[in-house]
Amino acid sequence: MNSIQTTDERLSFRNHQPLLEKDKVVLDRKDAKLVMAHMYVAIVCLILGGLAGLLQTLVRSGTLKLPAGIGYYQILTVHGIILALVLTTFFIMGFQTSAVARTCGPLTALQRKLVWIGFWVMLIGTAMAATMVLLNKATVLYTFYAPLQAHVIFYVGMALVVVGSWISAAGQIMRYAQWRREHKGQKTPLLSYMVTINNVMWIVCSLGVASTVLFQMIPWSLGLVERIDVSLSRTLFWYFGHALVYFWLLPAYMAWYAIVPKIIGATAFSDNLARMSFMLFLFFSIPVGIHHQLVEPGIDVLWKYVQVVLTFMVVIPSLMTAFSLFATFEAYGRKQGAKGILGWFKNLPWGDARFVLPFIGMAAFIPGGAGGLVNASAQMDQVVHNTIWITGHFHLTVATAVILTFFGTMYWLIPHCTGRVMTKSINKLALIQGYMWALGMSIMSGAMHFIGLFGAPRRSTYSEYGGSKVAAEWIPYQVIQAIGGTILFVSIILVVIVFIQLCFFAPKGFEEYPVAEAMDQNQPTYKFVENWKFLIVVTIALILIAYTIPVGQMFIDPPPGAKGFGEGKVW
Ligand code: HAS
Ligand code: CU
Repeated sequence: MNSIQTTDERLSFRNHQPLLEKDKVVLDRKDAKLVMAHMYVAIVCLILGGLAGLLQTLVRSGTLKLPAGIGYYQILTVHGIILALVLTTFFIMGFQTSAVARTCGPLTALQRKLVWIGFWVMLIGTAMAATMVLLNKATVLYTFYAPLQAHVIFYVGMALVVVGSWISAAGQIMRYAQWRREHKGQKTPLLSYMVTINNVMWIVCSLGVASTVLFQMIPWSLGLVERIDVSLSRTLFWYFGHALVYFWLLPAYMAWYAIVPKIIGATAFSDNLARMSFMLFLFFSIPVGIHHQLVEPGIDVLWKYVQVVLTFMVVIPSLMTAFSLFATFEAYGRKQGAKGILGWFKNLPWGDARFVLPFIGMAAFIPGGAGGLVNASAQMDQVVHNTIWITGHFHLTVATAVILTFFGTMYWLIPHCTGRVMTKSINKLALIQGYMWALGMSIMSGAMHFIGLFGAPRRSTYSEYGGSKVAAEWIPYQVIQAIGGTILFVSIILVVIVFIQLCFFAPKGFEEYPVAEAMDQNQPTYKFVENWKFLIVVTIALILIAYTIPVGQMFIDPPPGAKGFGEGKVW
């Protein structure tokens, strides 16, 4: 095999620049194998979860009746769990492992073993949970809110997925810590720092879901206790749940800050700013979960207010990210001779799927983030809460901004790991895939946002409202959603074709693992950004401020302010 082959000719479709010696780093074969194991699971999840999604839009629009007694909520559970929880976690753990291995060097045998153990524990947990969902013994949706109850094996399975991810995260963090020990006083590689922030955030937040599963759900589903406190279980879930959405987002941000600039042949705007924004994500991602509970009784309005304020704090690092990306693109465009405010737009490499997919993701995140601001504004949330607007919101964020970035990342990560290269024709297919996603999602999510404003509920089917006049008015929008959903499903089939090509059929060669340098690459970072004692103390302090009293109040009977919706101090 001709490994570092002359890629220039083959990659001319990409505006390819000759590789520098330092860009020719190849992942250790053993690490590449480990990364690929995660990718295979992710693609299987995509097929199953995507199919469930297609069926849902068809059922909602009244076009399809599910056969063999399969329920709507059963496939909705499959869709949510397999895509939002399982696909994301496997992709993220695989990608993050690759990022530390690429920037810090190959994993040691112990670190690699930990990531493998994490992988298997997650896979066993997934199989247990999936079996129960398929047997219709865990039709509880991805949020598994009580009083919906699942078989105990489902909860144990989900707990294993979380525990597995902790073991994997430990392996990745150890690689970062080892680099720090070996390079005392030096600035750590940006990607490894980002991976560590995301892992620490993940470990701290998942303690919430682990405790509701362990101390509430499992004893309850075993019949050891007759009832559990629903308010408390929802609060513990959302203590985890908002950070969960950032656990999905941050790997996409890693690609936007530290990889996409290299793909377009530019220098990233700022290493320091990227670290600052990740630090803020660690601080503010967790103490904001109550913004998912703004209409729930039993939580005092003051604490809802505090968490809404903190939610607006967590918007700041996203605005910093948007600023940083615009600055990177603009600086690059001007260097190429672009003029005017938006002249840079034309100079971007529109023929390169590794760039175009994440870019569509960024563009989708502008309306996606704006929708988030609407949700977080408590009064406006009264209008959109539990409507299909929310479904529209998270299909722009996680199911476009994040997932298109993940696909765009797979399109170089997989050939890098399998020792193959992207060809002109596969790249073209990948571009079509990205544009189809943009089209399908604009249609589906647009219709969801629109009809949500008129009160169409999320998580409900037409048959439940069958015959009512108002439900009949929603039907055309459900049909539009189904059209969008069908286009998305075709796009998923293209992802699978591209994936298989890159795994098994693309020509052998060297595909770069792009890592950008920043304009302030050689300047030191602010010391506190990597002072882990400081980071963890601030994180925990903010959590205690935001949660101690509202959770404490749940143990007082009757809870203060729990007089009922709209009365007293409760929204
Ligand atoms: Fe959200 C509900 C608030 C971001 C996911 N969210 C959800 C649910 C999910 C989800 C899954 O406050 C449903 C949960 C359930 O099942 O009940 N969300 C926010 C806020 C933000 C936000 C304030 N959400 C996300 C992200 C997600 C996600 C990210 C997944 C990855 N969300 C809420 C609230 C609810 C909620 C309430 C509960 C609602 C209810 O009633 O139940 C913000 O963090 C967003 C900040 C983002 C921005 C955008 C920055 C833009 C960037 C792109 C730059 C583009 C460039 C390209 C450079 C301010 C970085 C140039 C392009 C050109 C075209 C020129
Ligand atoms: Cu949230």
